[in-house]
Amino acid sequence: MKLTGAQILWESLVREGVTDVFGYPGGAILPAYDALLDYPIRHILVRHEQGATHMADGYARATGGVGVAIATSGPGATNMVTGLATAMMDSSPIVCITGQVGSRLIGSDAFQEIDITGITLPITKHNYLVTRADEVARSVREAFLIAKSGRPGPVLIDITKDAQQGSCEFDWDAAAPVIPGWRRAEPLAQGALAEAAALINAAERPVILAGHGVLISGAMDDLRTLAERADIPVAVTLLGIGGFPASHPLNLGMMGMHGEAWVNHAIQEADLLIACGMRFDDRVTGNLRTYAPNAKKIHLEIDAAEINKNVPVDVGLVGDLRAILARLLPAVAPGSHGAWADRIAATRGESAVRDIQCLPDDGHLYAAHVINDLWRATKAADTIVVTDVGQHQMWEAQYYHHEAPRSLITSGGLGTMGFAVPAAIGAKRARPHAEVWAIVGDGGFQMTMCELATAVQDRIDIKVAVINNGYLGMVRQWQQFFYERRYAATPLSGPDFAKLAEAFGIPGITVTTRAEVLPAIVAARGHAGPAVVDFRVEQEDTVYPMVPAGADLHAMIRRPNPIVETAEDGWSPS
Ligand SMILES: Cc1cc2nc3c(=O)[nH]c(=O)nc-3n(C[C@H](O)[C@H](O)[C@H](O)COP(=O)(O)OP(=O)(O)OC[C@H]3O[C@@H](n4cnc5c(N)ncnc54)[C@H](O)[C@@H]3O)c2cc1C
Ligand SMILES: Cc1ncc(C[n+]2csc(CCOP(=O)(O)OP(=O)(O)O)c2C)c(N)n1
Ligand SMILES: [Mg+2]
Repeated sequence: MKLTGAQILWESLVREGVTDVFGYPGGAILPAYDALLDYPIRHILVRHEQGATHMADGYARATGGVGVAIATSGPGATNMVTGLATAMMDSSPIVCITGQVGSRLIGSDAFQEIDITGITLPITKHNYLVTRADEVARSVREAFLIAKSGRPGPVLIDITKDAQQGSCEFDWDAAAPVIPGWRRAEPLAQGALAEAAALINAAERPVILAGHGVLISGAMDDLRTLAERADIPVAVTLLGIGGFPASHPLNLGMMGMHGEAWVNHAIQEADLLIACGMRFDDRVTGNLRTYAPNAKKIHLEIDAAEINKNVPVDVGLVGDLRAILARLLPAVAPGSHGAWADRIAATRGESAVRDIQCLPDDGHLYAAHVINDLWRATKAADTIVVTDVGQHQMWEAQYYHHEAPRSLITSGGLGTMGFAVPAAIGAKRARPHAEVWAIVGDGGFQMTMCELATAVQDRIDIKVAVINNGYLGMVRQWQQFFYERRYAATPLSGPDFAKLAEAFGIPGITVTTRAEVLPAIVAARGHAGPAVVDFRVEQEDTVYPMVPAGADLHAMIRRPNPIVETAEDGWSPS
């Protein structure tokens, strides 16, 4: 069957199981857009190509499948850079397709020519410049395989206009991936497995560090078996949230810069760390020289380059986490660590400084109130929360208690402001039956709020909670602690977000007191379609605890007047 390169592109995407593509057209990708009309793929027209990449990313993170974005050459392609880097840092499998000028024009500074494969080389797992129609199918097949296999990540395919217009015989089977040097992981060494099991069985103060790899691997059940059988508490990274249920008695909570104090103390006092699919990011370890000084360390990780990269370990087990745990579990003996649990509980009692949601309504509206109330209102539903970057992101991690995998989607490694609204749109397309909330700061919202128009045009039902503190809050917090409250360029104004929502043709609600929080959430949930709630919160609130960058993990800045944790405040959703 003879097809054009443009037809082969869509035919190949259909065969890869793609149903949704997020994109924006332009000259160099026009042949592909023309052919799209004949294929059963839903194209969602974004308002900025950065949005398309975050939508593909949100789509991928909500399901574990591959998200796809498409754009034209030149500025369309360069607008994808931030989204590619975001996906790269967080191991998210997306495929981005860009149009390129005709192959004979390459290198001539042609109109909208840019070397996008050169630009994206360090922020993609792999990329392709396709100059002939007969290279399209194989590039697509390889791109999908590379994006989702091993440690997932983004792949870019840049297709010249003549490759889209030219035709050739389409042969799917002949286009099977051929990737020189690609090999499956080495088999696990029996000796290393036995060594790991012996360390686990002998430990007195062990802690499991559960990361994003738990979700990527789908190793939730095996992780739980390990924790329960050996009675080991589990600390999660920001991206590991949801990999182990928040309500499980062995779940300690989040570790790291804004982790719970007792979690960081437990790590510092541990005699064994079992790191599962996490990469010892600097937000997690603090000062490497004083990190977990008494602990032996076992690292279960799919990317061999991560072993001993930041933290030297005693045993490294390279491979898919679920496969490693399946091999390891038979050698793990039932254990009990009552004294260790008591020790952590005592630290927790002494350091319980959060739960301002239990304070009476004293006229102040705290972001923690809002997020905790949102959790109470939505916890019974299949809810996905997508956060932006900043203080609200950390409060979400602390006050929204995630039970299920893939129920929190957030940009961790690159920390990309503007991520939440488009990623929420992608997540909703991937899981249409889930309730999807974007929690965004007033700064990040203003970066990509144009994508509300996308949600409206394509009837994508996302709810947006703006945590509006009138500041670039997280940066203001650093200025507060480390720059003597000199608030350079962090006070931030914005439009009336409720009126803005109305201008997009969707409901907007403004909330200024705690009493209004729940009614607003209920109203937004009750509306079939996108809605925006503008929560005008306390302006100079601070995320505690905080480990200053590079400080010892146990050297946390604490809330000046500790508030002792109390029971729930009695409200329950109707
Ligand atoms: C403002 C801000 C504050 C932050 N504060 C904190 C904080 O306090 N605490 C915190 O934890 N984070 C924090 N972060 C996030 C932090 O920067 C990192 O993104 C995060 O810690 C990384 O978590 P991770 O290592 O679990 O995930 P990733 O970075 O996604 O790494 C996952 C690891 O799992 C491996 N993997 C993938 N698939 C598999 C598989 N199938 N089997 C085995 N292994 C696999 C990968 O190779 C990789 O090494 C913050 C971010 C921001 C923006
Ligand atoms: C694209 C981008 N630019 C700059 C930053 C640096 N930065 C991190 S948090 C933050 C402030 C975010 O402000 P806002 O969105 O209002 O959220 P808040 O911290 O107030 O909750 C900034 C500027 C970033 N992470 N991403
Ligand atoms: Mg703000």
